[in-house]
Amino acid sequence: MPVPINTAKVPYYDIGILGAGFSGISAIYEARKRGLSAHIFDGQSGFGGTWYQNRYPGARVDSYIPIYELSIPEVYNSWTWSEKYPDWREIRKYFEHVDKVLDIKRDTTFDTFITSATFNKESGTWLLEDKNGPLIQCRIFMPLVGFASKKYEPDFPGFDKFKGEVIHSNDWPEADDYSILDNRKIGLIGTGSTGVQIVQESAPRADHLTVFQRTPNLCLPLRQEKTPKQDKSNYPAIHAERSKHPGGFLEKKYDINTFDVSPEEREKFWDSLFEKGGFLFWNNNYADLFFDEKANDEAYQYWRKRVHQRVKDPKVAEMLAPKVAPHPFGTKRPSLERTYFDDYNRDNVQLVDVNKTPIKEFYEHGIVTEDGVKHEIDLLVLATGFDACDGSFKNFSVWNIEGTQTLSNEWRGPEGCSTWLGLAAKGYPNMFFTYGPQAPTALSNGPSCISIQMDYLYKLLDKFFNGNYTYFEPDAAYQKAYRKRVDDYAETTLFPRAKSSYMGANIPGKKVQMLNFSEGVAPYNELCKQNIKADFEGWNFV
Ligand code: NA7
Repeated sequence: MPVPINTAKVPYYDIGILGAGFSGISAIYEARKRGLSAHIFDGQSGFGGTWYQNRYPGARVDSYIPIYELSIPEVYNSWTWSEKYPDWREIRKYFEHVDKVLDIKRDTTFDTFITSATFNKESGTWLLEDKNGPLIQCRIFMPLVGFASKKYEPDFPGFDKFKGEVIHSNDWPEADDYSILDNRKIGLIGTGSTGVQIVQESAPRADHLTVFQRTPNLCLPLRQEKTPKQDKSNYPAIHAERSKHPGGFLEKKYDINTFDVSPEEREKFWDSLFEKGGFLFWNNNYADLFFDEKANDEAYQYWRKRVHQRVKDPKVAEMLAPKVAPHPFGTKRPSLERTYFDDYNRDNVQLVDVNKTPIKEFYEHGIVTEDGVKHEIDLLVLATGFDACDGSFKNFSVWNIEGTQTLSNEWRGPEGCSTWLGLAAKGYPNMFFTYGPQAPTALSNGPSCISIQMDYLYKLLDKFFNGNYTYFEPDAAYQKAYRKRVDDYAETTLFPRAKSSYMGANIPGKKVQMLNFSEGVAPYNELCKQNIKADFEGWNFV
């Protein structure tokens, strides 16, 4: 229970924001347009959010330019990307550019992490505090912390016996130029997109690299391009187009089913998707990919064939791309790779299947697997992912209106996570988040999802600030119905068949439920638009 504080001397803002990434910057931009005062706090020392934090070797975005950028003309008109899929260094520079153009810094405090937020229902204000005490009070609180800010480190038997260096991908040393990988005996646990990217950087540099794989990554080819086409006059149309497609990209949804065409035609179509690269084989495949097991397996078998063509040792190829799919194709976000499968043809790279030979324990110099083999390691990299979506709220305490419960504790309860429109939760008035639970989030890409949500949110805030209200919050019945819609739709798809972070199933003990709006970006956008037309039904204003 929070202790009441005399707030007379605490500075006031209309909007208090936690997080200086795409969401935080968009929120400030929209606030300024309306003459609202707003301030960002971020625990890190620069802009970029996840792109400031994730600086591990190979960290690169999987969504292409010009999709993956802010739709703010003064920013994009004065910036040119050097790659279609930029890496973290270029994205950090981009954020520095954003600040130069918009002067976000004047409304930002770095190295300050909000630890607690408490609501006063008489004044309708939030009090935001860090470890040293009160920071600001504000009418609206926006914890804009993204879907991947709570890292996950599994409990391994005898972990403390290990005397080598250990780095979680999320904590990569700031100053490293990747030379940390040179001539090391590296052990890598985790083969999500982070693990795949780290393999590609480590394999050519390491003395030896041992990759401990639990689930094969059904990677697709990245097909990088230098200086992609950036016709700025088309940007408004391109950015508007994002919200009409399932994943927030540009390509049209294919409306033919897998078995509507001949095997030859299918093969030709899939060849073309592979050649173009990126997420096409995931997002723009046949219409029944996520709904029909047989169709899905047909796509998987094509994918498997492509991997086997690249990996020389058939046993290793079988571990990377087994005959029986580990989960329906695309029900975990595929990673985009350049050399990942070729890297397993190198003599210094070894793949260990921890399902067949689980990690038994750690010893001083490495890992012992159940078959008794000692894997010597001097640098252990944990690419074990995140407590995604709702997990990001575990890093701080947002107290409910009565001060009796925190949001993350509520979401950890038997009911799990529940939101209205993936933007807010009942009991936490005047508080909004974007790119979090029950929005298209991890099934789309940051800028596409956030622009829809910010547009909606500020129209909603216009109603609040123009009315004579103290606070507002979701209506319980609407929130319940939305949660049901998210759950029910997921049940019509193959997504629940994977033990994925989409479903919260990657974290032991976490409730398994669909944490994303799996209908996709376009239906989500429609829902937001309808709600605006209906004068924001589902929100109770007090
Ligand atoms: P992910 O995609 O959650 O990947 C985490 C990986 O770590 C995945 O391969 C896991 O295997 C593996 N893992 C987790 N715990 C263990 C244990 N105990 N033993 C062995 N392996 C384990 O996280 P990333 O950081 O790669 O990517 C996060 C998101 O950021 C991603 O969706 C992108 O959109 C951006 P599993 O698959 O669970 O069997």
